[in-house]
Amino acid sequence: MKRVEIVAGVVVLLIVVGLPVFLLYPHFFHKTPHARPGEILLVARTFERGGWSPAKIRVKKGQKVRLRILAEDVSHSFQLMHLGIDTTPIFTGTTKVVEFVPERVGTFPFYCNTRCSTRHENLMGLLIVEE
Ligand SMILES: [Cu+2]
Repeated sequence: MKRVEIVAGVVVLLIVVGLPVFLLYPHFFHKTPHARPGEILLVARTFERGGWSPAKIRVKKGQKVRLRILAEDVSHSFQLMHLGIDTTPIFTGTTKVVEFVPERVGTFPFYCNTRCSTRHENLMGLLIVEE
């Protein structure tokens, strides 16, 4: 058997076996973004699909917070007016990192600032800053 025939056989085998596996089990090849050490993963979904996850984030005053925000279903953004944070749109399936140091104790609402669904204005979470 010639080398070309062997290579062609391998290519055909990859297509015959690999293509159905790729089409039937896409989650096998799709990695959900995850938080890296020291980060908090904040997942944004439309209000109809559950909204922010987690909806409440507890942090300590004076300690750096690093949020990795994932727009899971459609494009979203992150707005935390009390800390002057307002990201540009985070496109579907991508993440954006936001860093800040909360200097005040309190409960601060955060929102999505990209119209993501008909109930977009209900999409709210809380940042709880503790002593
Ligand atoms: Cu929105």
